[in-house]
Amino acid sequence: MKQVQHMKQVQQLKLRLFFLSGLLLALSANAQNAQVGQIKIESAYTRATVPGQKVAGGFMKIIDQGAADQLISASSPVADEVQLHTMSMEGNTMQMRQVKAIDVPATGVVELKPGGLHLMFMGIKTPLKAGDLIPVKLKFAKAGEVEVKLPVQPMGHTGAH
Ligand SMILES: [Cu+2]
Repeated sequence: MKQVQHMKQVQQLKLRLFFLSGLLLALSANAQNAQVGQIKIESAYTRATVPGQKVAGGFMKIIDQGAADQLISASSPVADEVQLHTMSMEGNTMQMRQVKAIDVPATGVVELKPGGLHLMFMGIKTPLKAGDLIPVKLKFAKAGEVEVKLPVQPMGHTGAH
């Protein structure tokens, strides 16, 4: 009888661990998403860097479920500065330049992606390692501040940026 009770307890414990690990999995899977007011951030990521590499791009989808807003600044403890950049063809070279703000259209989506608008980590302090989660604080003109974690993807499928 005592043996049976013990078995039951072990089973309950296993069940509890099972639920707990499921919960942790769900939390980590959502780590790259965030929301503040009517603004949702999805599919955020950055890429691994090599030692000595001081810059890296940050990418994500910004979804606005309400009135138009603007991303006005970003910061992260891993870099001296996080700038807002745009990238475009000028002649036959890709040029990047800093912009003051990134417009987020009303009930629309703006995608920060390689070759277009992006965040730029400047003065990276220690190399970004694949698998890490990089905290980035985004500031919107209307919605305010939100922190999103950018998973670091292995370097290199579409070049340096
Ligand atoms: Cu850039």
